[in-house]
Amino acid sequence: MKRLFNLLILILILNACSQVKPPEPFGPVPSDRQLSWHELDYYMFVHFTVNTFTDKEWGYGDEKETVFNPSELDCRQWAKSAKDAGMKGIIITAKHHDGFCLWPSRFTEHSVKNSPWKNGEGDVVRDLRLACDEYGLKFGVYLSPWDRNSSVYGTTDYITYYRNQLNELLTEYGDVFEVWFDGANGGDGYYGGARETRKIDNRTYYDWPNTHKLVRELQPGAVMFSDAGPDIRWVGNESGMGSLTNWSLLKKDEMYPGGDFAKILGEGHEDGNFWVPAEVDVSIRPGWFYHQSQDSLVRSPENLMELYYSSVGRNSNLLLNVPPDRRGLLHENDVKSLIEFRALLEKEFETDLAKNKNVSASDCRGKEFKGSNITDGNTETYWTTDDSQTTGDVIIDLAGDLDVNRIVIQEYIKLGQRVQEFKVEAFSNGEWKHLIDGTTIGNKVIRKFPVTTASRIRVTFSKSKACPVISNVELYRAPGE
Ligand code: FUL
Repeated sequence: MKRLFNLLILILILNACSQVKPPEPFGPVPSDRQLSWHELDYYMFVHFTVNTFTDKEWGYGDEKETVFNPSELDCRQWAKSAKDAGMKGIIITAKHHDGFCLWPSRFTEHSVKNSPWKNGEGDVVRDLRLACDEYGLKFGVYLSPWDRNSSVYGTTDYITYYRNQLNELLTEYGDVFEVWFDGANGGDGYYGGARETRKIDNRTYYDWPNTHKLVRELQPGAVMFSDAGPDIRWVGNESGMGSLTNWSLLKKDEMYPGGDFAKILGEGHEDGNFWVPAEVDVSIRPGWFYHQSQDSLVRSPENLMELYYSSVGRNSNLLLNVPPDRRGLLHENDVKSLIEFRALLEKEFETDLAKNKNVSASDCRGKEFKGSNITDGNTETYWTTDDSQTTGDVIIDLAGDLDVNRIVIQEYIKLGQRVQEFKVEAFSNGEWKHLIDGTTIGNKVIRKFPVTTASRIRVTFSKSKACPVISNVELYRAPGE
């Protein structure tokens, strides 16, 4: 009778354990479209317009359509290069500040339709869309709000013009994953011949809320980028530097595109009330557009690797610009660098030494949330603690001495970004050795440390807004020190 009673108690306990509820989300959480974006890691930016032919970075808006005349334009070459480099998509400057449209917009004469390229019958945006489909890449558009060609820039008519163009791009070219709104706003320009300076109030002029609504209606799956979101934020610099402390949270209502928020944009707001993760945009060359004089200044594969660590490794996505040349091709030097970078990347993260290794955790919410969920290769499972805990650690048993020098850590962001401080230690030569200190994690951090021979790795979450929820930890022995 007593044994039966004990058995009953045991069954009740086990049952209670297996029914432990997952933690409630804490603070803002990503939307589905943001979650898909978080998976992309890195993708290509393509700056291409009349500037490519005039050797400028910002066209004045008075460039003749006839200057746009690529001799061998081939968007498939761009897409193939992006694919070969391991990128997941391409975003093109459908229109830059000069106002020239790479598609035959019905709302302006200032476009490819009046260029000699394909006798005015061409459409770069369509060619790229098709190439992206062929290579399994996502497709995105940049439509500069500032338009130095338009005679109506500065008036409300321009807002209608801008939305008409968005409408074309978002209804005639299939699915768009990201719509890119840059923050350069107003100044001098051609403006239909006026050749003057036009200042706008970047808080109010564009009536962004209604433009955002339009994008949502036309492309519900697309994320919108700008200095202040609404979905993805600028990281605050164009040098490829994500911030070590990087909250995917932002008080976006206090911000507007073109404002002076660089520092805030890097770190985000710890107490932000919206999920607005950072994207690092940077060029493979000094300029955004192609200049022959920069052919020898293409970033090396090693330099691209550094960019990867300072962006993807810091809870950001990397938008890497690779500008086509006057032929309409990505230059050989750029392509070579990209392909070699891909090879380096594969070597860097070749074998996950933590994969399927045993994990012991300081505490655990229940068996569904056990420590080994962080090494099972499935980012949908996670380790977490009781709600009352805001600290905890996990120890990965490497089953023998192994050399390691890289760690990847991911929070289960569907339940919010929580961790404020963490540290990593190695059990080496019979004692715990400190490897790194960190602050935020978010979707992903990748950190380097000197090659260390270890039998166990301990990750301690020493400060968290609510119980830490960790979906993945990977360990690598990357080549070199
Ligand atoms: C900025 C622009 O002014 C640059 O020309 C470039 O397009 C960069 C990505 O965004 O706002």
